[in-house]
Amino acid sequence: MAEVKKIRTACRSCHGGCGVIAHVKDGKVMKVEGDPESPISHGTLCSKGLAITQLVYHPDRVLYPMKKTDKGWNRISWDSALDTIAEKFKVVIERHGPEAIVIGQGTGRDYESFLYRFANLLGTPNVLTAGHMCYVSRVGATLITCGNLPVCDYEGEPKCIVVWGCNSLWTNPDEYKAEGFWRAYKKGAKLIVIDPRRGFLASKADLWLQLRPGTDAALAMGFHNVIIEEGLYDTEFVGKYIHGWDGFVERVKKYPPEHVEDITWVQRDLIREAARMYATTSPACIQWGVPVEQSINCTDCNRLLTGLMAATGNLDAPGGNVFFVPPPVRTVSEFSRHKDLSLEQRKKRLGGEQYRLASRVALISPKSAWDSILSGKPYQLKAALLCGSNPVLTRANAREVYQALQEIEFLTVIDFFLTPTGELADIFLPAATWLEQNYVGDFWKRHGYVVARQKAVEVGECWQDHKIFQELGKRMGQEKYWWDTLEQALDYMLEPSGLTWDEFKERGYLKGKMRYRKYQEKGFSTPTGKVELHSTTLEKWGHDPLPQYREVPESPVSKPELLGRYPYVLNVGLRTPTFFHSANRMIPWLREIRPDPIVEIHPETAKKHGIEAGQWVRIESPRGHIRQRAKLNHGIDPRVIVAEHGWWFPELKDPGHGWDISNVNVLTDNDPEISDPVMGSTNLRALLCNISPCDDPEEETRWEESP
Ligand SMILES: Nc1nc2c(c(=O)[nH]1)N[C@H]1C(S)=C(S)[C@@H](COP(=O)(O)OP(=O)(O)OC[C@H]3O[C@@H](n4cnc5c(=O)[nH]c(N)nc54)[C@H](O)[C@@H]3O)O[C@H]1N2
Ligand SMILES: Nc1nc2c(c(=O)[nH]1)N[C@H]1C(S)=C(S)[C@@H](COP(=O)(O)OP(=O)(O)OC[C@H]3O[C@@H](n4cnc5c(=O)[nH]c(N)nc54)[C@H](O)[C@@H]3O)O[C@H]1N2
Ligand code: SF4
Ligand SMILES: [Mo]
Repeated sequence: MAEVKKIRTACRSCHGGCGVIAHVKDGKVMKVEGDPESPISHGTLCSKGLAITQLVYHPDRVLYPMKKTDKGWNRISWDSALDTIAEKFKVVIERHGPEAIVIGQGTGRDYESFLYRFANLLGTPNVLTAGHMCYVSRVGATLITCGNLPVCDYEGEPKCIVVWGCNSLWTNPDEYKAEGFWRAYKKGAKLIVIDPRRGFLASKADLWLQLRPGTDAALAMGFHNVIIEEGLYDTEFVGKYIHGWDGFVERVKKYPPEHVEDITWVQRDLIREAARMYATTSPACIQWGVPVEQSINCTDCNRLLTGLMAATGNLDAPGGNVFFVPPPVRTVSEFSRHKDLSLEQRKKRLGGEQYRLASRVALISPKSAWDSILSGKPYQLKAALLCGSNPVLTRANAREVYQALQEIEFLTVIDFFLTPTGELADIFLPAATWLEQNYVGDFWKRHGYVVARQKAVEVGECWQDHKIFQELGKRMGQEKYWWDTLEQALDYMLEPSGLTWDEFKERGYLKGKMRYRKYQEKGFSTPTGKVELHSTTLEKWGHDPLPQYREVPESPVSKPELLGRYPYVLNVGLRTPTFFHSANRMIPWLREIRPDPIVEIHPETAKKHGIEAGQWVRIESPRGHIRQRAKLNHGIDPRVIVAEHGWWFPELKDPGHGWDISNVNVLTDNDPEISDPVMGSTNLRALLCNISPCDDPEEETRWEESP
């Protein structure tokens, strides 16, 4: 009987990091289990991680490169696929310049450093990610405010945790594995939850602030107002380390709790109580989530939350929000070779003049890309390479996205499956999953660790994304910047630690040596060396240097004229534990848990419309309509409807795979006028809608009957 080998590695079915032991027999992964020795997950794994074998060996997974022909998809060799892409790219560069090629990815997936290295060496400033409204926007806003991203220090034992629009037990976002949060909570930390929906955490909270979706910046102003009025701030820190305090205090006076109650729907006394609890319990940390970023107030809200950490003396303090010291490996910026992109090329970045902060963190807003493709202005993108992204499902104004990707001259998609986006490609390249790759995992994160992701098996002709960029790079004249093997690239990444890849994978992980309150020696990495509540950077760019609350662009307040037709606030993008955005709908174990898209409606509201639990519901916004199945929930405001994102139906065999049936981004808007002014962040969480029972039975069952 063949022996079972146990290979220690790290999951990446979400942003990744959990330690895994893969059981391999006859070159096949039989199962995975949690690694009790992982410093990040201590043996825990979620449903997505545990279901990885069903993804790796899924019958629909694409196992070799393919080219689209008039008769459909044709299998081709890697050489032929990469040569075709390289030839096309060379023609585009010769005729239109490298800026006419857009390189894109979705959320953080641990290959961005390779993607950026390729794009920078190619000479294109146009890198399209989800960063304009997710995480990188937080990094950008904190960069200009306090020089780095402050992360909750759960090991430092916070006594109070403010969970601000985050559901980490389901999402494990970015550097936060919920396990650390849960340990800190179980040790007795007070819990404040700011969330429009009463989920598990809200039900556990000492204080739950049920705010109107999209109004977080106003609530943060309310917190500051109470803290300043009641003198609860850290006077020494404020005096020594905050730039622009007096002007900030004046601005905050405009937001007394009474006014903030009107904006946010949160009772004034509850705002006071929560602000006091946060400011007077030490240490305290704020666990922020992505909804605060997916709004017109993205940058200002991030700055305000940073301001709360600073004003209360919790910045870089044990148990507060800290700047973790990275392990001794090469920096993301160095590996990505950002300095190789010339100033001349940087200036050509689409939307760069408008979205200065997005440009500072080297990305474009998707809308700039679609506009360029569809209108040719300011110049036209001719080719795109999208790696690990399904923008037809995940970017605002999905119909426009679909049209743009249909029209672009040449599209390459790298994925595991032919998604609705993949189906639009000219060339499809099959990616290797995390079980099929060697990598220095968590390289981009700011939690102080890197973890060894070690290859357990090889499947079909799939290549790990890093290798694809390396080999395509060599074909684009970048030979001297890449390595013969991927492991040599990993040796280079690890060089400052004195370890080779082979040594690192034996060790399993590296941790930076933590030091707190580093600002006492060297200040903050901002132009003034202080925490800039008055931002000299925004001022230089001609923007308001102080944070403000802008009303949600499509809301009962800003668009009362729409209320007759669209009387509800639609809160879109609720994550579920089993799916990762648009992924995993084809995985039997996971789809069985959640077979249909769910829209949550308050029972009173449902009754008004004659909607019953489990019934299909038509959801309509000024931009279109979709349908999802009703779940009645007392834990949301009767004026709010909560819908899931990312839904398509792999079981529908037409090339669209039902991308517009239940996709909430058919309903969202990407108008630049209503995006964050410096980051281009889109309002993905709050818009207006109406609901009605789905009364067309044929439509209702369209996908249920398909083979
Ligand atoms: N309305 C609304 N829209 C949203 C959101 C919301 O809250 N509301 N959230 C937004 C957020 S925060 C984000 S980050 C974006 C995410 O947007 P995307 O990243 O575009 O979304 P996904 O569906 O995760 O990714 C797409 C594809 O990557 C593939 N994939 C997974 N791992 C790999 C890999 O290792 N290599 C390769 N090559 N492919 C891989 C999957 O099979 C999947 O098809 O969505 C956004 N969209
Ligand atoms: N299972 C799973 N995990 C994921 C993902 C996934 O798709 N599925 N996506 C990954 C990605 S890319 C990201 S960015 C992270 C995001 O993960 P989180 O930051 O945890 O974000 P969400 O789960 O979108 O929302 C968190 C909470 O905010 C609440 N909320 C909604 N709107 C608002 C609002 O306007 N204000 C406030 N204060 N709260 C609001 C929601 O009800 C929810 O309870 O998750 C990552 N992890
Ligand atoms: S939380 Fe993320 S890294 Fe951990 S097991 Fe789940 S999918 Fe994998
Ligand atoms: Mo995200």
